Amino acid sequence: MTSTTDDPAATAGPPGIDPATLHRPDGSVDVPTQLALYRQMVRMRKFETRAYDLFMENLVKGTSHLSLGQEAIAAAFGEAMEDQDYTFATYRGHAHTLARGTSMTGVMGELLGRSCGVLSGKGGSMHLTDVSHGVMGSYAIVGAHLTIALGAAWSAQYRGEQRVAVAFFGDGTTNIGAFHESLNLAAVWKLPVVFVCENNMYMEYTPIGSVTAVANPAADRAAAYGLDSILVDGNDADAMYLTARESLDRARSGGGPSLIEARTYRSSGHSRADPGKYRPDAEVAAWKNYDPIVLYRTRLVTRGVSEADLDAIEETADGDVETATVNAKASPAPGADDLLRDVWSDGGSSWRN
Ligand SMILES: Cc1ncc(C[n+]2csc(CCOP(=O)(O)OP(=O)(O)O)c2C)c(N)n1
Ligand SMILES: [Mg+2]
Repeated sequence: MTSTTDDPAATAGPPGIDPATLHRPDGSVDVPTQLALYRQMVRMRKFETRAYDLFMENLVKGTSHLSLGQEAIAAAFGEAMEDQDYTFATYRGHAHTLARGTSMTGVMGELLGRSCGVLSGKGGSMHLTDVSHGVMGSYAIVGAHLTIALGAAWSAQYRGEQRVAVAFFGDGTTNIGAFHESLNLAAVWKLPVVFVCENNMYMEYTPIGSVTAVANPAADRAAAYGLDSILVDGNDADAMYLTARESLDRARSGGGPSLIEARTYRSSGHSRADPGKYRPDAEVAAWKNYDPIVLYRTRLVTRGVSEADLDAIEETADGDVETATVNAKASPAPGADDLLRDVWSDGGSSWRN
């Protein structure tokens, strides 16, 4: 068993953030869970690195938004959530979809616009959805999915189901009206929903600090909805996992919503081939040295996990990415017959024509 509170890597904290302000959850993470978290993060990293290469080869249809550097957040929730829980993601949703157990071939195929994709290649990177794994959609309209997650949480409460809806969104989303409307109603109705702000410090190209009245765009506003202020190191997989567990337990036991602000950084640009040149070099370098996967590997080795075990996880992930790529490339594009399939909830649109 290990603790986050006695860990030098954890207490150093993310660049530019006073460690004293960070939420330090109680408890410890056992080694099997730590290995699962490492596996999740490595799979996400390798998948998205390959997706970027395929994008540069012009094989990814439409745009794509990577969450390289932000993997600890998706991994932590992926491990902490239960099968019946709901995920609501943004257009930056590859990692959140993989975290719930959706197949790599299904996600890769979707990015490439192939029939083997989770939406038969008709949705693409920004609309990943896999209801069979609780992935209730990826939403391209900033803030839109918070209200929808609220509805899913309300349905769980109304039906007496032990389900929690988790909505992931960026720092820029906290300045959208739907954020405040959702937080307020969730708090008033004590809904089983967890709002996770992935504060990567930038919207598209604008630093969040230049357009926001408070330093911590989500955590500093929690009090307005009667919620605890939770600012957590989003690059520390253990701290993220324990915080995820706390919030899910609270929601499942009738304690109502949580608002978590996870401080992190995207190591690539906003989308596609954006080189991210609007960011200061020193800031990029500081966060590069605070990479969640490198930090975690060092921590696990320090605590006795063998390098060979970690290498094996990496090799398996390499193989999985290669298989997904081969499968996706071999899969045909959807045909004309697929155009009107899955458009209506009753399965067909013929009677409407
Ligand atoms: C309502 C709305 N306004 C503007 C946009 C254009 N847009 C797409 S992503 C984005 C930035 C969002 O930043 P943030 O919430 O921090 O998420 P991140 O991309 O950093 O994950 C904007 C403004 C949009 N998609 N929807
Ligand atoms: Mg952002």
